[in-house]
Amino acid sequence: TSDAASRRSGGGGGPPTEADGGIHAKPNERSITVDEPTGGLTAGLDPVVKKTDGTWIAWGDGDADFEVTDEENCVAVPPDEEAYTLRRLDLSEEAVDSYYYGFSNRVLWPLCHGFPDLIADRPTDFDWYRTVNEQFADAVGDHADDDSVIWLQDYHLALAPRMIRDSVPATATVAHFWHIPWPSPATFRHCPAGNRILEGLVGNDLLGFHVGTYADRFLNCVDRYLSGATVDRARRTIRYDGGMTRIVATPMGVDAAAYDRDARSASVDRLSSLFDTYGIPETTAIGLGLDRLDYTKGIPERLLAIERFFEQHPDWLGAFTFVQKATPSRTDIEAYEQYGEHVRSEVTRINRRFETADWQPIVYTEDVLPREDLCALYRHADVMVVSPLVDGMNLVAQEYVAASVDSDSALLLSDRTGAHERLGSHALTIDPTDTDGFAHQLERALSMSQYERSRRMNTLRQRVFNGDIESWMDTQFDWIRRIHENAHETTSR
Ligand code: ADQ
Repeated sequence: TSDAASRRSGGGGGPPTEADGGIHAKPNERSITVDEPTGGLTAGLDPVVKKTDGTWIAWGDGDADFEVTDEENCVAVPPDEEAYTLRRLDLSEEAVDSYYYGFSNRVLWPLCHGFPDLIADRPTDFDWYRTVNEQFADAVGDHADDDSVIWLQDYHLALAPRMIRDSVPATATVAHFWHIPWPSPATFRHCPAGNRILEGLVGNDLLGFHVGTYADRFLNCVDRYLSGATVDRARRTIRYDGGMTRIVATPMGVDAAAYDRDARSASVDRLSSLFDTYGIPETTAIGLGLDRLDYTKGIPERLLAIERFFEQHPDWLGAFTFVQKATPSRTDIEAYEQYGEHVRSEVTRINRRFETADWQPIVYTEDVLPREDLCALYRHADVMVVSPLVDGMNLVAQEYVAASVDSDSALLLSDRTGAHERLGSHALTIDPTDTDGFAHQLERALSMSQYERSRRMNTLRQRVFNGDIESWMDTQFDWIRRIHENAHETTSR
């Protein structure tokens, strides 16, 4: 194996204190504790980075709940294994507001998910985005040498690749994974500073997306909007400013074996106490939804479909309970706050309509659930509903499948998710906005024969296990290794 595999520097845009990303490392007298965060990117990457001896660079908001004595702001994570070094960049409140809650989540997030109407481009947000990307690039520069692999994560760091490319040796490799969708050229046209974003991203040697559709849309956008770039669609390469960027589609999976193991060890007592806490009658069939409270996740549409299901199938009243676990996220942004209010009021309305003295159709909670409870719920839910309006991949669907160790349950999956491209019709496909069709699929899942459920679930399990987080990482690093070795050969000639 190449040395590259053991010398990795990662750049992560995720904040240590936000619901959708981050590692908390807090000194507790003499020890450091690490809390697992809620959110796809960090939950997915932590096991990956643990397998390297690299440096993870991430930002913190300097809220002093941990003070790192090391002059470079570095700690070993996890403290007992020292699997990697976490270097924290402290950002001021203003920087966090403009970089993270501003350009990243008020511009790039809605843009890439196809909600251009929700873009709010405030005057200094892009300048802060550029400044923070520079800070990341400078921090990478402190750690990188001519044999380094730099692996950037997500839409918070679109400008950094070019800054890094311009400052590290030519034999270092710059790779990036974009965890959210990429929009069509017609939507990308709404991107403020769109040219700079594209120019930044083609500073990468390798740029990965979850699925081919996003990769092809990126190529189309570069072809249309970045003058001086040469796009080869068949090879998925871009030449620009003397460099070449390879675009790949490598769908991300989950740590399937860990979900399987934790679901098997989830105790019946644990489940009973969960049901007790939330007033869920043990005798009803259970549906489950688990999402960040984000306008892309299609929660109101799901609630309408559940309401329609009860209207059309009143025999299920009192016999089916839908548990919706939602995690508030990015609440500093109005669109998110309003979305949360809308979801809560819809739950109340539907519950009032159908509830009885000892049963509620929808049990809604924003409590943080320990992983043990999450796995107990995954295992025992009869049907999991994953209905985003658009989602880069969606890890919840795959976690559910991995935890469905009894193969006696069904997955309803939106056809607008990356996960649908890999799990396809073995799940029950839904169009999240077609209320009648959605309600019909829910009824179908609940009344499906045991034989069909296990047949479908067994195929889904095969796919999720074959494409787990480890195979995603292997594919990424196979590409990186090829590019890295090629760069070394070219310069030594
Ligand atoms: P997210 O939009 O955060 O991720 P998702 O892929 O579903 O969405 O991941 C959410 C993660 O958070 C899952 O691991 C889930 O278990 C966990 N989680 C959510 N709510 C929880 C709760 N209440 N309690 C405990 N855990 C909870 C982004 C992109 C996705 C892409 C991922 C990874 O938006 O499209 O799949 O990154 O690339």
